Amino acid sequence: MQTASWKIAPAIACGNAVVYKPSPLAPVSAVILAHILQHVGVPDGLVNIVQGGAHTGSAICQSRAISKVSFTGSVNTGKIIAQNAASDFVKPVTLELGGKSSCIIFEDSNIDLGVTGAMMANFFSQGQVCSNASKVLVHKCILEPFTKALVKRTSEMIIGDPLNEATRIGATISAEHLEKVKGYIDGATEEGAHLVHGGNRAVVNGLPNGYFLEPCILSNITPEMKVYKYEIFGSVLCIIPFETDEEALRIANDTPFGLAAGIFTNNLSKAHRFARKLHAGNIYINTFNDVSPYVPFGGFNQSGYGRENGKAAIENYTQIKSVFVNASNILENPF
Ligand SMILES: *[C@@H]1O[C@H](CO)[C@@H](O)[C@H](O)[C@H]1NC(C)=O
Ligand SMILES: *[C@@H]1O[C@H](CO)[C@@H](O)[C@H](O)[C@H]1NC(C)=O
Ligand SMILES: *[C@@H]1O[C@H](CO)[C@@H](O)[C@H](O)[C@H]1NC(C)=O
Ligand SMILES: *[C@@H]1O[C@H](CO)[C@@H](O)[C@H](O)[C@H]1NC(C)=O
Ligand SMILES: CC(=O)N[C@H]1CO[C@H](CO)[C@@H](O)[C@@H]1O
Repeated sequence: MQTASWKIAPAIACGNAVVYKPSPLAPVSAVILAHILQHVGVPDGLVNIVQGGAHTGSAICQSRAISKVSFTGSVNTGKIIAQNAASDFVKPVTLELGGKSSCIIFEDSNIDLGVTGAMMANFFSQGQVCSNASKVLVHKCILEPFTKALVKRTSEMIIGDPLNEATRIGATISAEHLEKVKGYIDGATEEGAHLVHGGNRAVVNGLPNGYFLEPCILSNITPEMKVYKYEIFGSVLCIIPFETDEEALRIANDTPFGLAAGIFTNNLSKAHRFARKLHAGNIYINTFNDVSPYVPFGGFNQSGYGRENGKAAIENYTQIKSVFVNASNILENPF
């Protein structure tokens, strides 16, 4: 619903008609949104929901009837989309791709707030969020109380039926994705990571076949590990201790992605100094993933280009047209 509205709203506000293709794994919410739009009087043909997989996606990219493509998804699919959108005739593309973000918890930060930030940055929507921060960098001198509080609060979260209001963790989107996330966790422990909490399939009463996974906390992470390098897109939080500011900055920027970064500290001048040096399109200070329709969202480097929300989104759904008028009735002949 969020991905759909971030694209559909600015596009129609700028006078475009929209063809929206949801992920084949999330087909229904976009249809519900379209029904709501129809109900409030949006004319037929203005917002069109088309279901399909890669074949449908490439037809959209190549169609001469469609003049711009905006995509949210993986880097690999983003590369194919950019190629497809240039294969027949030139078409502008906005790419909102993956991330491997860090959340830095400094020694002077409030531990409870830092733990909340780290949980928000990892466990929302079963971790299936591009901007969430799977690398949680914690200053060595608060590592022990931080980890203890994090494990306690993570273990208290109820895993289960998403229609139950007490539930905090639902199911992973597909069996295939569950296996992928589990593969990252198992691979990490084989490579020497320490499983601090969770990481096993969870069996939920009444939903024995659900793709539930306990939110996972790992420590003893090294830069060679896959969980350090790649986007997992699951509830897997890696605790990485650091000692100096330079070390935290280096670890946070040690990625080809550049989507987001978080900073928890009571020292605002330090926070701003870090915000300037972090290579990421979205920086959160003492919060994580705040979203505002007025503030542009998007990535650096392999996290894509173009922006959603704010004036930047309007600029990405309009074109600049320059009109010269000479009202003087005089036109000097240069020849
Ligand atoms: C993009 O990421 C690569 C790999 O980490 C890095 O070498 C390069 O400097 C980055 N480019 C920019 C523009 O940040
Ligand atoms: C805040 O951070 C700045 C820049 O890193 C540093 O110079 C200053 O000493 C810090 N202030 C406090 C109160 O720790
Ligand atoms: C989006 O708009 C920004 C200006 O806000 C512009 O710099 C950028 O080139 C645009 N990108 C796309 C993909 O339209
Ligand atoms: C119209 O164009 C002529 C040059 O061809 C220029 O001399 C004149 O100042 C222009 N008038 C205005 C109002 O821009
Ligand atoms: C703490 C936090 O930022 N969690 C976020 C993870 O990403 C989703 C989707 O962007 C946000 O809604 C959550 O707030």
